Amino acid sequence: MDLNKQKKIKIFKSMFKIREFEDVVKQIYRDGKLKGHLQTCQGQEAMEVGAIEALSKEDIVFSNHRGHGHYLARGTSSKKIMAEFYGKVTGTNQGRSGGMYLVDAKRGMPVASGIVGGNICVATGSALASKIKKDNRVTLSFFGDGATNIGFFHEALNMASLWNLPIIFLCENNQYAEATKREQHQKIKKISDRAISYTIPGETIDGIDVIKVYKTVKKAVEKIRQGKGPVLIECVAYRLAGHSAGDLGIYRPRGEEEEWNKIHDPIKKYKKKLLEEGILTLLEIEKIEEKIQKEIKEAVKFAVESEEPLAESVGKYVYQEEDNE
Ligand SMILES: Cc1ncc(C[n+]2csc(CCOP(=O)(O)OP(=O)(O)O)c2C)c(N)n1
Repeated sequence: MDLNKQKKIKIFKSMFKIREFEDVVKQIYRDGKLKGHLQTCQGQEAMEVGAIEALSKEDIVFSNHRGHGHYLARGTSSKKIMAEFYGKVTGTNQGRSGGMYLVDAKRGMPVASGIVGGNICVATGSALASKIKKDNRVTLSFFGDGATNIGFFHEALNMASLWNLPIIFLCENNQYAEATKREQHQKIKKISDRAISYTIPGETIDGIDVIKVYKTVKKAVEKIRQGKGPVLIECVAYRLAGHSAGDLGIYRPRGEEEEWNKIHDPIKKYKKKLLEEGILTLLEIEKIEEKIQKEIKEAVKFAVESEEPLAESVGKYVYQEEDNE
């Protein structure tokens, strides 16, 4: 299951784009130019990109409140995502939702949810639909460690196990649920052990190593397509920034964030690997980074210059439009 050079470079571009997008948006929030929430995903890029790259185009992904990275990894335009953060008509949801509920149905991403654990059951329904339709699609549901204490998680795993559904439950364990450290909200050492109760395979892996995530999800996808049923994968990483753009993380032990940023940054780690393997030179990396920085600047310009939705259109998209043809 060796990855070719092109794929390895694509993975780097994707991870860097997520980081750059977030750094830029975070600053705009801090300058007071954007309202609402930005839930940061810095440190989680390897889980987002590794998992999504292992899927095929037809597969379905359900995201959560920390979702812009999932969408960027799947190829949703940075312009459209940025415009949604700005609440503009050119956004992924025509400016109706802001950044927490992105939709990209064309890329198999029906909706993100700000309700912790809420999408796990919806994703299980999607997997049930695939089983009934025999369309050979795999559904992947992203959620955090905190969500594994929610009833939805347990109901969904039980049903998926019972009905042998084609779904990957992917827990992005970033070690915090908002301001609560994992050890303070659950006693279990490995979240993947929760799979035992539902007699499905469960695995805990390094969520900082993008290639490890890719290979683990790829293997799971292959097994699921052979009809072997659901899988729970726990990826362990660390949320390198606050819960949201305005959170300074004062509840964390002193030095913890700095240490993880220094030693366990998935992008720094992957960049080092690419250099060591001779996949990219430093100059080539710089050129890629500059191109992405330019793309994100253009996305901001596009969003700022786009129109606001008209007040009289507020009822649009609430109900199915009548088909007059
Ligand atoms: C049902 C529900 N309860 C509480 C919240 C408030 N809330 C938003 S994010 C969050 C933490 C969720 O933690 P986790 O599942 O670990 O995901 P993470 O935020 O770390 O990605 C909470 C409690 C919510 N959005 N939905």
